[in-house]
Amino acid sequence: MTQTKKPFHSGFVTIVGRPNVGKSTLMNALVGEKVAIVSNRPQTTRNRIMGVMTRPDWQMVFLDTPGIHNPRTRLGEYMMQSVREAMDGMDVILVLADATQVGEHDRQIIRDMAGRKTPKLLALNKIDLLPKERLLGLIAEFAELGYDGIVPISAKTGDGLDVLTEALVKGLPEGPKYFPDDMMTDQPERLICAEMIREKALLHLRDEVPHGIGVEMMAMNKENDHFMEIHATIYCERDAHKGIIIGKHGAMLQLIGSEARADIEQLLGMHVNLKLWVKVRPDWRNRMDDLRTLGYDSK
Ligand SMILES: Nc1nc2c(ncn2[C@@H]2O[C@H](COP(=O)(O)OP(=O)(O)OP(=O)(O)O)[C@@H](O)[C@H]2O)c(=O)[nH]1
Ligand SMILES: [Mg+2]
Repeated sequence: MTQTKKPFHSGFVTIVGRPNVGKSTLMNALVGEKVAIVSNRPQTTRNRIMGVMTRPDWQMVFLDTPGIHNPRTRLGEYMMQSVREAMDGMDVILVLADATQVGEHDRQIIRDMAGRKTPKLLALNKIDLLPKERLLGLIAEFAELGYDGIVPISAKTGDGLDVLTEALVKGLPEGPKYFPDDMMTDQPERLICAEMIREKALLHLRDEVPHGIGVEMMAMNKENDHFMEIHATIYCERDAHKGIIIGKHGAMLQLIGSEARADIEQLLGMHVNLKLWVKVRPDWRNRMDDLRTLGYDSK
C-alpha cells in the first residue's frame, strides 16, 4: 500500500507595527530563541531580522521589522525602507498592536495593511496587562476590516501563541524547506554580538542617549576553542553622552560590558574577554559613511 506524503508548507511572514508594541519579543517567542534584541525604548530594532520556525510539516520564516514611525534622520529613513522591503512578496503580513494603548497611528497602520491583497492577521499584544472588556471592544472595532483573523496574545507569557501559530500556518502555501532545521536566523554572529551590546546599553541608559547609540565590532579573535577576545566600539553623538555611557569611574561601561559578555558567552559557548570603547561621532545617524560602517545601509 502506498502512503501519500503530506505536502510541506512554507512561507515568509512579515511582522509590522508601531515601535515598542512587542514585535521582536513575539518573534523570539515563536522561534524559541532570542534572535532579536528587545527593550522598552521605542525604535530598538533597526534592521529587518529573520527568525525561522520549523516543524515536521511546515516552516515559517519571520521578518521582524523596525517600528513604523516618521523618520527624522537618515537612519530612520533606512529603517522605514527596511520595513517596505520586508513587505515585498510576503506570504502573510502579521500586524501587531499593543492592546493596552492603541492610538491613531496604530489604527492608521491597521487600516493601511487591511487594504493589501496578501493574507493578513492582526495580533493584539500585551493582553496580560488588559481587562477582557477592553479587548472585546478592540476586536469589535477591527472586525470588519477584512483581516483573516484577529488574535489576542501575550508575547511575554505565551498566551494565545498557539492560536496565532495555527492561524499563520493556514496562510502558508505549499513550498520547500528554505533553511535547515537548526537554523534560527541569518544574522552573522558578529552582528548578534553587536546587538547584544546595544541591548544592554538601551537597558541602562535613558532619555535621548539610547537613540544615538551604535555598536561597531572591531575584532573577534579566537585565541583557542574556549576563549575569544572581542573589541567593540560604542558610538554616541555628544561628549556629554560619552560621559554618561562611561559613568562614574567607568561603572556604567563596566555594567554594560559584563551583562553583554554573559550573553555573548552563552551565544558562542566560550569564555569571552570583551573590551569596549566609547567614541563620539556627531550626527552619525545622518552620515552615510557612519551608517555604512554600522551596517545601516541599503544592500
Ligand atoms: N507586559 C507585556 N510586555 C510586553 C509584551 N510583549 C512585549 N513586551 C514588552 O514591550 C517592550 C517592547 O518590546 P519589543 O519586542 O522590543 O518591541 P518592538 O515592537 O520590537 O519594538 P521596536 O523594535 O522598537 O519597534 C519590551 O519592554 C517588552 O518586554 C507582552 O505581551 N506583555
Ligand atoms: Mg523590535
